[in-house]
Amino acid sequence: MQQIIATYQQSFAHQAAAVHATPSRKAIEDLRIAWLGRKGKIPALYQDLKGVTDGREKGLLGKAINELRNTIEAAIADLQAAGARAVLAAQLARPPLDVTMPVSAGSRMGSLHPVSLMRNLVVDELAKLGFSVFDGPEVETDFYNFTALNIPENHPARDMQDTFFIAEHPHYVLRTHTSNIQIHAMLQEKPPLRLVAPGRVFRVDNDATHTPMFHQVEIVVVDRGISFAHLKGLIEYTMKAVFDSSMKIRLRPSYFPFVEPGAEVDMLCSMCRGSGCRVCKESGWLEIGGCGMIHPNVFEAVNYDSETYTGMAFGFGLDRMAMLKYGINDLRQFFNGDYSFQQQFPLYSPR
Ligand code: FA5
Repeated sequence: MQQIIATYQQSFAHQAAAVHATPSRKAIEDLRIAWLGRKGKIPALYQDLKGVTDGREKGLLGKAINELRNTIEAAIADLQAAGARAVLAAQLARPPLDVTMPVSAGSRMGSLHPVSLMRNLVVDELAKLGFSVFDGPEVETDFYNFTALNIPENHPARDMQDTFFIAEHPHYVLRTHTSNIQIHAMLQEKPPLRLVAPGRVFRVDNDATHTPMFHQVEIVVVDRGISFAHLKGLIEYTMKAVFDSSMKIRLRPSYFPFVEPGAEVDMLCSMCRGSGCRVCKESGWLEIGGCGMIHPNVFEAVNYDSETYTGMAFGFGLDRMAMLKYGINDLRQFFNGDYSFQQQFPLYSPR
């Protein structure tokens, strides 16, 4: 066995030198497997060692095998480092990629998604009026999505929005609306408050006008003396600014637990201008959101004094608004990744 170990020392040195000349990843790995792998030469030596009966001889042989194994392990680690250096050197030797080169004529230009265009229109319009932009988490606790919005546990109003729950965490949901941001903002800021909060929301929904993931924008004002007239005025102002000055809205009384009174907001169908079409289901109007005066129970949840302050809030579906603005009749087109659809929205187009 002594003889075999001596021969192995030489043959490994020989093979390692050959691999060192061209240290490809495969050659290094083959060498490692041949010597240290489960069926390699070193494990076989340890196997043979079991058959040596003389204790003293066994000790000496064991020591010699350990030394050989250590030498091989160190040499292979060196080869692996040399291989990684060689790969890097080859990459650096290639001509560099110039990311600042101008795009050649006819190549594919990027553009903003129509929902992003619509979000920017709404946010920019309100920012001009001095509104702050707020953000909030998409994976949310039921406190922010429901409880603090006056929708207690087991209240039937939780069923108004088909919710994705997180199986392992019963108190977490994918937020069903951007109204959760009202709570984050009010807990963070003292009144008066003016905020605009766009974001992605999720519901178990799927048809031509409903998708499981969609976008909303929440607008909130809290101050002394805020009335329903301010609410209607601000909605009208925003819609005229985003669409055009002939845009009409109408409010229908409705129920949202976090406002009182509450209303559904419809806008004139911009496809048919009110005469009735497939998109507005022949009604001439399209529901784009909900609104109302913030409920005192919501103020209580965030420690706002409802005797001193009143607040108004509205939340709109940005996807619906983008459909109407850009004449798209199926919401699902926004999310199927069709490049020719996206190409209709040139980069930097502000409107
Ligand atoms: C709400 O989500 C309330 N949070 C709005 C609100 C805010 C009311 C502040 C009062 C005060 P609603 O469930 O109606 O309300 O949704 C608002 C809008 O989101 C809808 O009018 C619609 O435009 C859009 N929407 C709802 N579900 C979907 C869906 N699955 N796909 C695309 N858009 C949707």
